[in-house]
Amino acid sequence: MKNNRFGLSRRQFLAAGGTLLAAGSLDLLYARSALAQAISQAMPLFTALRPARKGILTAAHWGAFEALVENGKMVGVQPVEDDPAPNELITMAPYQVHAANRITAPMVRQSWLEHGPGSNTALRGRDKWVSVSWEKATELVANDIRRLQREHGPSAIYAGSYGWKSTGMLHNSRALLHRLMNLAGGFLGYSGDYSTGAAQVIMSHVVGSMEVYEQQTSWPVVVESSELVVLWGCNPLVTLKNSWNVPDHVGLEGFAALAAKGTPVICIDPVFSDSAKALNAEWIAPKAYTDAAMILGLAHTLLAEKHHDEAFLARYTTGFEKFRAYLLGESDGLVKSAEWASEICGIAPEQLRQLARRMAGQRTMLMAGWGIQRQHRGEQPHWLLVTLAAMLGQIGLPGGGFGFSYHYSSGGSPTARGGILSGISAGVAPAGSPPPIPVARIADCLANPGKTIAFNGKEVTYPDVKMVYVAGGNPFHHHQDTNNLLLAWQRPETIVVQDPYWTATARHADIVLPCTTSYERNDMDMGGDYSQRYLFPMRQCVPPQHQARSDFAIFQAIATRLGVEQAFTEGRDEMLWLKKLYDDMKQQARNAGVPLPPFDLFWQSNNYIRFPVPEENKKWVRFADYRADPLLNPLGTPSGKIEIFSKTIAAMHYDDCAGLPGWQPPQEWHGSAQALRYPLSLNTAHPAHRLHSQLDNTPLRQKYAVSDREAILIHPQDAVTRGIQSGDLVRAFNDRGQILVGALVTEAIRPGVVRISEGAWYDPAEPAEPKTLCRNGNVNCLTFDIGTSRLAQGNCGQMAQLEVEKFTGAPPPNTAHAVPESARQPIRNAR
Ligand code: PGD
Repeated sequence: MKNNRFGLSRRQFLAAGGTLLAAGSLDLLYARSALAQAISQAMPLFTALRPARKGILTAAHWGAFEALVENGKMVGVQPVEDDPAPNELITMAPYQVHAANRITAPMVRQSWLEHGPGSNTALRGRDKWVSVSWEKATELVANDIRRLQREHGPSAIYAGSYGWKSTGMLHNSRALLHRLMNLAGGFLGYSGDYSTGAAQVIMSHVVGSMEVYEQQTSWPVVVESSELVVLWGCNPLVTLKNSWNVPDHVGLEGFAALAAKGTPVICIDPVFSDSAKALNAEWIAPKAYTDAAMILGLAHTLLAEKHHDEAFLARYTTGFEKFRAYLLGESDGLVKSAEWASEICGIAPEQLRQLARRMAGQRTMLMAGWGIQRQHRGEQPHWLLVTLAAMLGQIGLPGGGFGFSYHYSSGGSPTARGGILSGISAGVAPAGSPPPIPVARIADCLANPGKTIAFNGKEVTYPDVKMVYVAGGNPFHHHQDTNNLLLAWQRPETIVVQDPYWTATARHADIVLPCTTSYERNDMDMGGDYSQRYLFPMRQCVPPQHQARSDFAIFQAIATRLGVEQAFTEGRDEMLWLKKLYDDMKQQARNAGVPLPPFDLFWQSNNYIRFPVPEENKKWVRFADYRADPLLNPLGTPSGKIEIFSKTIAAMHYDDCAGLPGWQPPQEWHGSAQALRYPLSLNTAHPAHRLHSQLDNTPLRQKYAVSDREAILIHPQDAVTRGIQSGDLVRAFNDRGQILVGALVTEAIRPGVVRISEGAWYDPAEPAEPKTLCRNGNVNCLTFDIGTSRLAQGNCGQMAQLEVEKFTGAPPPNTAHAVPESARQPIRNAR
């Protein structure tokens, strides 16, 4: 794949100067088959592209592609023609399917099998494995669900199962698990997510919607109208590789167009990111976790120099007077001047003042990422950014205001007109189902049944969880403070993990159920989370490997044993479900004036559907309707306005999240006591060459691993005082844990900050030893596990103080991606 610095293929990059590639131009390049011509003639809006494919069309979080298959093996891939920026992640599909660490058969932990649920739970992760038949495995799972429902009720079964799973609207492991559990009597679920735990709660109070998952002002408008783009803690060139559904990668075209036009970009980040480099951005590197203070310094400058938009604030916001008093120190005696902010964030006062003036002097788009809210007191930065944007008065104007989703799933990719594929439903929670817990409090919940915590104005009491069922997530990578999780993980009586691979989570289960990768089953998904522009078939490329079964088939078998099979399947198999999902979408599309071919024709064509994008959607501006008429189009807040002061939050009386945004030092940072022993501040980005922990077990690892471990970026000043050079093995540690990482010494990071990406699989050196060394570099061994505040209870995965030292012993083996020894030749169970 020959791509430029934005990841765009040459052909599209040439077109990226402003207009996106014209729909329909590509099909002229390719000869049409008779079938495609028939479809096109019958359905003019179904654009049939290049029907004579060599491969089988399928898709993943990182792109749609044709899989090339020889003798039942996937051997290569080819991106679809419409993808403007195909990336190297798709080339890993053959390795995903044929990975050496696939779980080959259902297996049960020996103590659990021989002595029953709850036996020797401290042995999880190091007990022997016994392979069992599917019949036996599904019987064990179903019997335990039945037992727990009978003896303890639905709150004893945590089946929240957070995770990014694979794309596909039918084999959606989490929805299928919830569907089964709802039919079986209910379960304990979760609210929120690990991505935007703090922001989605605070934004609902401030602007009346989660905001982080809302459509953004469309890219053509940004390219045309924004005069200054500020990337605040985001690295879109990396994060836009992936999407929740199949990516359309239009955001990458947008950034390329900004660069082609020469729009000035400022990157505010302790790390000079790939995006900053490609966009030739000006780099401002505040000290770690001090963004809230920095924004206050900017806001104070706007106020002091009268650059703030009084008219906008009066008409569209509530509570600015209180905020003004806070800025001026009337409420706490501290003036939040640029000098004050500079002391905390380390950016010179004059630079802060100049930045504030620049923002006020031109059409400015504040594009913020989510890392700054995955921090203790993480509600504050996004609330303050909205406040800053309100002071600038450009919200609702073309190219101005703020956008919290340009770095995610191509927010701003104009919305198409057609149908939307709904997935298989999770069903309805039966009466008596327990209220959910905040997702990132799971370890706290497992360890402390009966404990009550505050959450967004309510109280949540943790139930006594006896079973954890994971399908499509990887808590041993995603949850903070892995060593604390390990202890909490010993409390439930039964842990079931359904995954294609021997992840650390699977290794710490009682029952592992091998599921297929998405390339071993038939499915469909939308392309473009925000644009909803494509429908991609995900056709089965190869047969299920080893004894793996699809998530649908596994849950169906358990449903049968629980006597709810009919309700679970509704009498449909895989293909009948796909036809139903397609037909529902077809009806919607027809109502929108977009006719689609019948399902069979669509499926046989090995082709995808591209919906038209109406011209007006290319001109869409977020909050424009609110700006035009705030009475007719009020926001979903109690006042209908942007709430700089929130009465609702103030009434909760939380000292860690008051009614007004502000600066509150986090539990750990360079200014706290821990910094004396642990002077370096951790920055955990999302990885450039995988999706969270997915693909860590593929050869792409060679692109980022240093000395066969996760990399740590460290500034030369910090490296030299510790005798560390690039390529050295380094032990990174604090009171919570220790990990082995490989040093990458670079000027592209602020001194005092180190970066380790999330997602490396956990590989304990001595599993029986508390806080043992992780030999692969799982960063969550170092992070802490408390909520962002009592308001949102989001996770704080983006921060920790730590120290590093050169590792001088013999390099220990890295077994993160190996099959556990006893599972290579498991004990065989007769049944
Ligand atoms: P993934 O690696 O995507 O991570 O956490 P998440 O658990 O979503 O895990 C998905 C798992 O599902 C993998 O084990 C994969 O093999 C499995 N899987 C894939 N397809 C299927 C399928 O079809 N069926 C089944 N049954 N299993 C499947 C991500 C989470 O991590 C997120 S979203 C964020 S934003 C957080 N980010 C950070 C961070 O920035 N910093 C830290 N320190 N911690 C984080 N944790 C969070």
